Amino acid sequence: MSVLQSLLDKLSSQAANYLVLIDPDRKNAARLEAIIETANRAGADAILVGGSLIMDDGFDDRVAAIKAGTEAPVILFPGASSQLSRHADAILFMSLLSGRNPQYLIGEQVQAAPRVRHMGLEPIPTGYLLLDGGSPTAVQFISGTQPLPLNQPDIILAHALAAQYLGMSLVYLEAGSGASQAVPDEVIRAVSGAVDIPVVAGGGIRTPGQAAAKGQAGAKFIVTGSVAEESADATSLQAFADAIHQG
Ligand code: 1GP
Repeated sequence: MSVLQSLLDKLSSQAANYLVLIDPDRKNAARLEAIIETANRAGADAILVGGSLIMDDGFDDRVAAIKAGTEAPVILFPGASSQLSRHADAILFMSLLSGRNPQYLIGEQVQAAPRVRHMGLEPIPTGYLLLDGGSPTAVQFISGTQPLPLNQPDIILAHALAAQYLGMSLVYLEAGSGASQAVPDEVIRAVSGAVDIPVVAGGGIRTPGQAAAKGQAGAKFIVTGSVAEESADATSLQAFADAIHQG
């Protein structure tokens, strides 16, 4: 069974899936094992691996270490076509649909596609929408694109529908890592009500209550990154997993 299907199947017994994002950059190298262990003990449904910028050549080794350290599926969440690894199980094969930079709409994907095939990674077609999270984000800077404004719900909706009609399996609403404002529940509710594909929400989610509210608003996948990097033990992450699973 595919990774995506196994995660979708889980939705018959839990409200939403909890995805823990690990940035494979050197800044997390010393704590990598601890972060993996925290995600495992919390009950993450899958591990996402990726970041906007990798500052050394340790990417592949860190993906291998993550894969060796968990039984959860490891899904690449790449900032660019350079972030591919045969050690992962699947890849969010994303197009940055909120932007108008051809490099991130289709250029990186063409570079990546033959290598994804060669590595045997499961591609999960994903429409990626960067929304205004209240502060400038790494995605915004690196991709050279502007986020969608929150005061224009119709524009957000139109992009989400375009993702579905282009055949994407998921639509990812991203506020950016460390966003001061997570994607608002009402935006998630509006998008979930209009599209038939599952909604992923991430960026700036800092409490289990916030995470649960994203699920209640209709998100089927909820992503946190910073909280796993910052928490010293699995207890706090467990509260995220419980809140997300119970809805
Ligand atoms: C994943 O970018 C996010 O969508 C991660 O954001 O680090 O704020 O959890 P945080």
